[in-house]
Amino acid sequence: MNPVSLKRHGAVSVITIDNPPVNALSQPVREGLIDCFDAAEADRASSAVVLICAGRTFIAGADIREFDCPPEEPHLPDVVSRIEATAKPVVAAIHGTALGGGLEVAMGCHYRLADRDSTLGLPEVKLGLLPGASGTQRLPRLVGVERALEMMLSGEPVTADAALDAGLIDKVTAKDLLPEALSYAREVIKPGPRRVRDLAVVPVSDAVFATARKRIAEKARGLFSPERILRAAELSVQAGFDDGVAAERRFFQECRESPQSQGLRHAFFAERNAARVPGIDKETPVRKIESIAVIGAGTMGAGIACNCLTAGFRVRLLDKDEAGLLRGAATVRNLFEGGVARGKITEREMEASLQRFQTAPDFSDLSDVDLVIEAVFENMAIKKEVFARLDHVCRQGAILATNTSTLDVDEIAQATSRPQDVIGLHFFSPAHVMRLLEIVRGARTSVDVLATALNLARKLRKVGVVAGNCFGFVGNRMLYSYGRENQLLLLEGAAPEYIDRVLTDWGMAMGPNAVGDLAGLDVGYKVRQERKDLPDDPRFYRIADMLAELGRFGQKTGQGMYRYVDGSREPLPDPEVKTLIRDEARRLGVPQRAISETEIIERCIYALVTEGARVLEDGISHRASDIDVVWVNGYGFPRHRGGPLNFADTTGVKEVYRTVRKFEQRFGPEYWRPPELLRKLAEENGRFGDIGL
Ligand code: T1G
Repeated sequence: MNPVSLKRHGAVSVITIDNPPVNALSQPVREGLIDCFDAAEADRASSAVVLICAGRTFIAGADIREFDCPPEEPHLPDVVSRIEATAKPVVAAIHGTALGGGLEVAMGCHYRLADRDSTLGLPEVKLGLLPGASGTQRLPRLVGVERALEMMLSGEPVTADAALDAGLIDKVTAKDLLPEALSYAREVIKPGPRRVRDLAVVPVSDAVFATARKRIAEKARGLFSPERILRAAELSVQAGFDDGVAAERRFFQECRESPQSQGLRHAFFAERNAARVPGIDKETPVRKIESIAVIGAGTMGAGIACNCLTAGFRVRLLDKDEAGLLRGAATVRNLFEGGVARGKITEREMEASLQRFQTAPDFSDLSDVDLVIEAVFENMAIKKEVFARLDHVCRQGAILATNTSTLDVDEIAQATSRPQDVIGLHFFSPAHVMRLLEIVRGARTSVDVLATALNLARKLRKVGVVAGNCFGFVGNRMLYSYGRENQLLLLEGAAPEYIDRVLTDWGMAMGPNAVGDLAGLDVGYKVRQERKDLPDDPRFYRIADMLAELGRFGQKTGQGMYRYVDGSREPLPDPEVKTLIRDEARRLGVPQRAISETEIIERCIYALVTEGARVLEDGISHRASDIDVVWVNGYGFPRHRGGPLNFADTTGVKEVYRTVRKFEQRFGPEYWRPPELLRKLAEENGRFGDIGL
């Protein structure tokens, strides 16, 4: 079926795109647009044109899937030029979202009308691209260079009202869109076409570009497309429209072929695929969740409560310790006040959320809740005692979830008479900010409980990723291997600040040593103390254990791997730690040596890849891209590299395998024996990206 249709309403031709789910500008849509505009132009009875979309949104951009294939005609810039060249006035009627190529098409139209609830933006930078259909030349002509730079470098959409104020659109309506568009089209028949390309760009001082360049260096360090957006915007001032568009096209091709854009496009689809879980579809029943109880009023509990309140649920926070409960309730209020102060939410939204918030001093208050999320101390005995009490007080059909980050969900479920209602909901700190929710499926967790958890993730605006039950599930299990190599590299002579600098230059949000200090070295230490299956290796996490035993827990004690002065969060190298490491290496007989940046990256990142392969082999993850989503959204893995397994694919699995074999010979099979899956993929020239569903 042709995704683009043409119908005349009196003197107005209406061109409608109907290409679900988001009217992306696929090749058939581009071709259909050219055909319909040619037909509308040739129709003597038509004096104006309205471009509108069926379904839930206006055009949400070019079809991102097509960027992995050779470009096909008609190319989008030509479609936009064709629309603009129409001799009759063209009105874009926008609802839902007008994003990327969708906004470029709208800026190719002569007039823009938008539904009040719609949003408009150029998010290409989030895909490692830049607007590639004349958007970098049109937006500055409509909203000015500075606003255009802000919109293109952040990739964030603006509301219809803000777009109207900025001059991006001409009208906003809350009424029925098509009739409004038809009457607007009749209104502009007389003034006729008004082409954006003919508008002048208001020149700005070079300081504007210098400021933007400085911001890129700070915020988008090492990213490829932001600099090209800036250069295209400079050309919108310095060059004519066509020269600007020609340069934009060159920059677009460069970005499109860049590994960074491949990584960001991989991350885009990986997040959407994570919601597809075998055995669950639209027909799978979900349980009603309106009221949620959070057990444990510590940092995590308060963050989870804040997240659930923001999503519209009624929340009860429980803690056995009265003072702790009051502290937790105050934390929840502070989180909201922080959101108001940063302009993230309004005072009214905060008050509405806090209206639905209660503290509960006693378990008996939980008899009617739909979902309980336990966030108490990471100790099996304590968690089992809590679940036994919940089993006693909660109504049948309530879902009992644990926020454990490492412990055996099945063992926790066995403390109840209803293991089918038990599931892991592993939030990441700070819980009201981090996008990842690791959903841990127990051996007895029922399908409707799993489907309800996936639904909950969407409502909490989280990326829900399902993981099987094992120590540390997906994220923390892999973190153990990554952290192990960091600890060994410290003993072998690499300074903590050197390792952290190398990995952050490579793209990690924070280095492993700074992360350890942020999370608290006591937390990791207690988890290791509880484990019975640690390697019989005196070097294993030796430095972290020693620091914890010395009470150096990190930021919270002002000393950890680094030292922190007067409560600052800035990690400062500590000569005492250097001495401690050197002495311990000597005691353990570990020779210290100069270590290259490449070795640090390969050992830490390939440790992630090999453990990721084992996670897949063990069926803890359905697909490789789920593992990528966990690391990109939960552990600060660089999004432009797509995730650890996507990185292995872009590097070449054969190459990764060869290096892992080298490490096996050099450091021994206990840590570096290649998983069977890695060997097989290397021998068959396979890709992790093809593993799983
Ligand atoms: N291309 C292909 N598929 C897309 C798509 C797109 N642009 N946008 C969404 N989808 C699919 C998505 O994979 C999912 O599929 C379904 O639509 C619903 O999406 C030349 C270079 C519009 C805000 O970056 O931000 O234009 O999983 O689950 O939460 O200058 O989708 O169901 O099979 O996200 O309601 C610029 C990307 C492209 C916008 C809706 N545009 N999309 O969010 O639904 S580059 C974007 C979004 C470009 C030009 C350049 C969101 C949304 P499936 P969803 P949602």
